[in-house]
Parts: sequence; structure tokens; C-alpha cells
Amino acid sequence: MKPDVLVIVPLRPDQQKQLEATYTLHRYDLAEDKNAFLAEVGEKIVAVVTNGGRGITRAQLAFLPNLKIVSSSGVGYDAIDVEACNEQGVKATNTPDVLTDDVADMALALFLAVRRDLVRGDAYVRTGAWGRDGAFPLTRAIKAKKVGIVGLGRIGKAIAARLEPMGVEIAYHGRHEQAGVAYRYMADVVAMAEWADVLIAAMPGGAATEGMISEAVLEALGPEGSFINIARGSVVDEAALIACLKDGRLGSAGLDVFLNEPTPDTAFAAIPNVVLHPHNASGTVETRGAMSQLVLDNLAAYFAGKPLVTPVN
Ligand code: 8YV
Repeated sequence: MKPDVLVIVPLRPDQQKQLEATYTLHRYDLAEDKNAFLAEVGEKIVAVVTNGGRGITRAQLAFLPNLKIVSSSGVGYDAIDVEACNEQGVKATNTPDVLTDDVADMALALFLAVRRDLVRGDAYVRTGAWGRDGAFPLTRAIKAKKVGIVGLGRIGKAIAARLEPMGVEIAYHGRHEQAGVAYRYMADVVAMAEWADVLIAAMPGGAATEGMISEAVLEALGPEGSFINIARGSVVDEAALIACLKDGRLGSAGLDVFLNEPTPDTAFAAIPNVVLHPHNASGTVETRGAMSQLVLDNLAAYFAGKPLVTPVN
């Protein structure tokens, strides 16, 4: 008897084939009437495959009385209702580590794109503005600038490691000062924004960090400052971010994540001093394959009665 698995988001093709071979799949992702589908198959389901964006809600969990494990592709688990999982005795797993380098690379790409005006430079060549209007406006050097990282976890540290050889000064903010970390710790995020030229958000999403990058933080970063976000849209006051970018209280931003995905606030499209990316920092063939494999490995460990590879709760 193959265990019954609810697929909220499918895996990459290779791992999806393995999933299909090992389990009886119930394709929530393909169902037209989602609630009717859950009501129909819910009792059978022992495992869920999802991702960091979709997660699983308390309302969905209520349809799954026999659920044992939620295996999610993504390091962030703010979209998984872990409290409801705990109440139901459901284990959850995520996919840390395998995506760290790609996400840190994207933070660096946004950082460079924003600070050196890469996207507007591209348009300047394409549209012939270069020939018509002359040399492109000068930008600002990276070297000797101050970068504040909010959330010095695995990804934050990988971002810092990429920035170090560029000759920038690095500080970090988080819940606690970390032993054995050479970067300057700043307990107050507004003070760090005041000090920094660039602020990079790399903390987890969820209630604890909601709105942490407030209007006061963005104003402290200032007209010459840049905000980079590869964390979650929820960590920033997005209305304030839009307003600050528009009226120049904040210099520029590079964003991989938004409050409403995949249909972010349309105001962003009309703001020239922001570089936008469609939540794809972990979106490489290699990393998405590794994430899918880890989803499978966690399921396999569970059904073999072994310790989970990367448990959340
Ligand atoms: C994914 C992410 O885009 O890992 C995360 O937390 O946000 C991203 O890697 C997301 O989980 C969808 O797979």
C-alpha cells in the first residue's frame, strides 16, 4: 500500500517522477474546486508536499485528520501554520542550506544592480538614449560603503561572505549578538539604517518580523541609501516603501519579494529607482532540484521511521 500524499505544489520533474512511483498522489494543485477536493480525499492523506510560498493553512489542515507530515520546498516556513501542525501532531520539514548560495547570490546581484544602476543602464543602451542624450549619470562606488544585514542566519552570513572581499563595512541586526561573529552588532535596526548606506533584509518572515523595516527605518536609510529584500514582503511596510521611493526619502531598492505575490502592488512598475525580481532567488535548476530532493528525503525518512533530515517542529 502506497501512502496517500496531497500535492499542493509539485516537485521538479525528476523528483516528481519518484514521488509518483513511491506514493499515491492526490493533485490538489490541479483540482478545480479545492475545498470539494479536500473534503473528498482529506481523510486518506498522511503526507503533504508543498512549498514555502503556498505552505499550508489551518483551514486546509482541518480537512486532514490523519496527516503526519508536511514536506515543504523552501527554507521559509512562515506560510505553514506550525501552531496548527503542532496541535494536530503533524511534523513539518523545510529545505535549508541547499538554497543558501543562490539566495545570497541574488542579494548580491540586486545590491550591484541597484547601486550601479544596471537596469536603467541597459535601457539607456537599448533605447538609443546613450547616442541621443550623452553619457549615463554617474553612480556610487561599492567600496568603503556601509552595509547592514538584518538577520545574520545562514543566508545573511553567505551574503556577508560575498560582500567582504568588496571592501565594504558590515554590521548586522538580529534578536541577539552572535558569539564568534566579527561583524559589528547593532541592537537597534533604526540606528543601523542610519549608519548604513545599504540595508539587506535576510531574516525569516512571520509575525516576529512583520513590518520590521518600518517607515522610520527607510527614512533613516535616507535619500542616498538602498534597501535590498530577499527575505519576505511582510518584513517591510510596503506602502511606506513605495511612498519613500517615490518622494526620494529612500534612494533605491532591489526587491525579490513582495507582500502580494505573484501580483505585487502595481505602483512598483512606475517607480524608476527600484529593481524588481519575481521571487526567484532560489530559482536555479540545480537548487530547485536539490530542494525537491530534500522534500523526498524527508518523506522517505518519515516513512522509514528514521529521524527527519530537516525538521521545523
Ligand atoms: C521559494 C523561498 O521560492 O525558500 C524559501 O523560503 O522563499 C523560496 O526558496 C519558495 O519556497 C517556493 O519554492
